Amino acid sequence: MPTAVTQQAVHFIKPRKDTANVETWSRQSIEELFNLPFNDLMFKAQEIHRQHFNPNEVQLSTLLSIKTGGCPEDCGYCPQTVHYDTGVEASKMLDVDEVKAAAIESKKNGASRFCMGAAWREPKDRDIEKVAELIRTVKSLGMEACCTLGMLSASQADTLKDAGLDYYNHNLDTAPELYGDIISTRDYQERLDTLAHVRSAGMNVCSGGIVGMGESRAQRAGLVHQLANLQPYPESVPINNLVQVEGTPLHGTESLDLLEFVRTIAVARITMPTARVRLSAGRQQMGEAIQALCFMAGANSIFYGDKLLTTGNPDWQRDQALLGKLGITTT
Ligand code: SAM
Ligand code: DTB
Ligand code: SF4
Repeated sequence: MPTAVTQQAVHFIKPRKDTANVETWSRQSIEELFNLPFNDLMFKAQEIHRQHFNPNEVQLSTLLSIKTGGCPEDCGYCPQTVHYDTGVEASKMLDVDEVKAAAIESKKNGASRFCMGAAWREPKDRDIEKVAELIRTVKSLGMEACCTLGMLSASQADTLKDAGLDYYNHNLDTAPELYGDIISTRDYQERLDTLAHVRSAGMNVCSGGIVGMGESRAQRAGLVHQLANLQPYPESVPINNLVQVEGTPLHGTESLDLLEFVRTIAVARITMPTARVRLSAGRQQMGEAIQALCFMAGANSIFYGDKLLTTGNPDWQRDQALLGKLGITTT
């Protein structure tokens, strides 16, 4: 009987407890979650979501690219690298007034967090001083501040924390075994080291990845496995669907079945129960029904505003209309 098999499968999927009494997940148990019948997976994700969050509330973060293009890294998905011809021009860092104006606008439209991204492999110490001023400006407006600036040293992380930075975003991007096919200029361990510096400095960790890069379901499970076993797991987990940009090596990759994207959100929710799971890049290509399924699966944050870093995002009026239709309030 299909029902009995299903119940048995759900029953077997339990987090392991390690000696420090911290829940950890085997990769196999995460793959088993991915392999559940869709309705069982959604039910489980919703149960967990409702234990920890108001299921009808979504957090809004606005992104601003404070330093665009000209990046020396070779990330195969990214329009901002110098390695591929994508038409994105390198530009100088924005000044304080430009950033302040954008933050004021985003707050007026309802965002609670302002995220500043830079196309750097790693910031120089003098860049960190400039970013610290931007952070203080954002904080003075009464918003949460987040940055994504590439790899950080321990002392750079401390400086950002001292300036008031609430979250640092640095993604693991994909499963360890696929990573080297996508990026050659820095390795997985360097990403983990940056997350450790962010954690030690006392900031909230924002880390997730990208799906739709031609990975297998087992490799999507591999990404979640890495994230869910960080101790502690990130407070914020952005799940991006690859935005295919002409000129990048990943342009032309077979698109991911979007129900598989919804599954990834659900598995992230189950394995990282108290994290904000962010339905991130790729919403413009997604349609309302898939986004609604993502919220049902436990996504409770979005990037809000008509631009991500260099690519498009639904404009805020469209998002407000969708959230209104779903009876979702925002924070
Ligand atoms: N340069 C810094 C770094 O790589 O950490 C910060 C900015 S970088 C653009 C931030 C993240 O955006 C990447 O780690 C990746 O996960 C995501 N990203 C970049 N291009 C993307 C694309 N085309 N589609 C989806 N996500 C993308
Ligand atoms: C994240 O995980 N996604 C955002 C944010 N963190 C920095 C970036 C998405 C970038 C999409 C491609 C672009 O707009 O350039
Ligand atoms: Fe540079 Fe970040 Fe793009 Fe990689 S993802 S090329 S590090 S801007």
